[in-house]
Amino acid sequence: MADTLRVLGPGELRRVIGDGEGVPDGEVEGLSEQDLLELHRQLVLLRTYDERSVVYHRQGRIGTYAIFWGHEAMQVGSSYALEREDWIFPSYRESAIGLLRGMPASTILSWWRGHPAGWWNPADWNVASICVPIATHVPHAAGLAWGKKLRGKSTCAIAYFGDGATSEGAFHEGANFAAVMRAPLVLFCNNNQWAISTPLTAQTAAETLADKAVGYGIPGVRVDGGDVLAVYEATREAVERARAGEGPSLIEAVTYRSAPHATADDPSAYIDLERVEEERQNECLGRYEAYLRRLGLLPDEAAEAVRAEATQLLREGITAAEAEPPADPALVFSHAYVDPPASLESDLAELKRILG
Ligand SMILES: Cc1ncc(C[n+]2csc(CCOP(=O)(O)OP(=O)(O)O)c2C)c(N)n1
Ligand SMILES: [Mg+2]
Repeated sequence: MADTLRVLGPGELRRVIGDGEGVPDGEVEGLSEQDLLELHRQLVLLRTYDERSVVYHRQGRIGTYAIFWGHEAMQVGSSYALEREDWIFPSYRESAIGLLRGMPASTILSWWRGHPAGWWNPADWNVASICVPIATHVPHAAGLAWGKKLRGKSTCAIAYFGDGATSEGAFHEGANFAAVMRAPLVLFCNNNQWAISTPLTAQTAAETLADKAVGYGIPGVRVDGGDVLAVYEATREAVERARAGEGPSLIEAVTYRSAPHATADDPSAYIDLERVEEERQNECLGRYEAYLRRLGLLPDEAAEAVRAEATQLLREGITAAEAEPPADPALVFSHAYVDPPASLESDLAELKRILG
C-alpha cells in the first residue's frame, strides 16, 4: 500500500474489502489477525450500543437519540488509527466513540438521559464533549492540535463532522486555521449524504466534499465509509502526515444514511426508501464479517461470543445509568451565567415546585 495519501478522481472511493464475487479482497499492511478481530469486536460494540439505544428510547429510558447505524465502520476504522493520547472531537453522531477507549456505556447512556453522570472529564479519555452545534468543535480541535504542536508533542486530534457541517463557517475557520498553522489534525467528514432532510445535492455545488481540501492547501481523500479497513488505512496515512509535521488532511468517508437522522425524525417524508433498503443490505458490519469469514477468521461461535459480550455490556450500562440518583434541578441553571439574573431564581423555584 502507498505510504502517502492517494488522491483519487471524483466518484472513486478507496476500498479494501471486496464483494465476495468480482471485486477481490485487499489487505492492509501492518494489521495482524488480532487487529482484524479487534476491529470486529469494536464494530459489534458500537452496533449493539446503537440498536439497544433505539430500544431504550422507545421504552422511555433515554431521550432523543442520534442513530449511527451504518456509520460504525467510519468511527471504528478511523479511531483505530489513533494512539490513546490522541484527541477525539465527536459530534452527536459519534456519541459512543468513547466506548472504544473503555469509557463505560453508562456514562454515554447518562448523557442521552440528560443526566450529569454523562458529563465526563475530556482529559480522562482524551475524548472531547459531544458537540451538538454543527461544526463548532472543528476550531476547538484545530486549536488543541496546534497547542500540542507548540508544546512539542507528537499528539494529533481528529474532528468528526457531517456533510452538512462543511457548509458552516466554523468548519471553514477550523480547516483554514489548521492548514495555515500546520496543526496535526485529521478532519473526518462522515458524508452520509443527508443533513436531516437536506440532501447533499442541495448542500454544495462542489463535485466532492474532498475537493474542498484544495482551497485549504491540504490533501483530501475519498474513502468508502462502509469499508472499515479502507477507512483505517486512509486515517493512518493522515495521522502519519500530522505527526510528521505536514499538517491536516481531510477525509471524506462516503456512505448513505440508512436510518432516521434521530429518533425524532421520520425520513419516509423525504428519503428514497428503496435506496435505504439497498444500503441496509450492504451495511458495514455484515460486509466486514463476510470478509473475515472469507479469510476463515470468524467462526460462528466466535461471532456469537462477541455479540453476547456487547449485549451484556449494554445491559449493565443501562442498569448503572438508571441507578444514578436524580440530578439536582439547580444544575440546569447553575453554569449558565457568572452573575445570574434574578429571573433564574424564580424559574428554579418554579421548576422545583413542578418536580415536587
Ligand atoms: C449550528 C447548528 N445549526 C443547526 C443545527 C440543527 N441541526 C442538527 S443536525 C443538523 C444536520 C447536520 O447534518 P450533517 O452535518 O450532515 O451531519 P449528520 O447529522 O448527517 O451526521 C442540523 C442542521 C445545529 N445542531 N447546529
Ligand atoms: Mg450528513
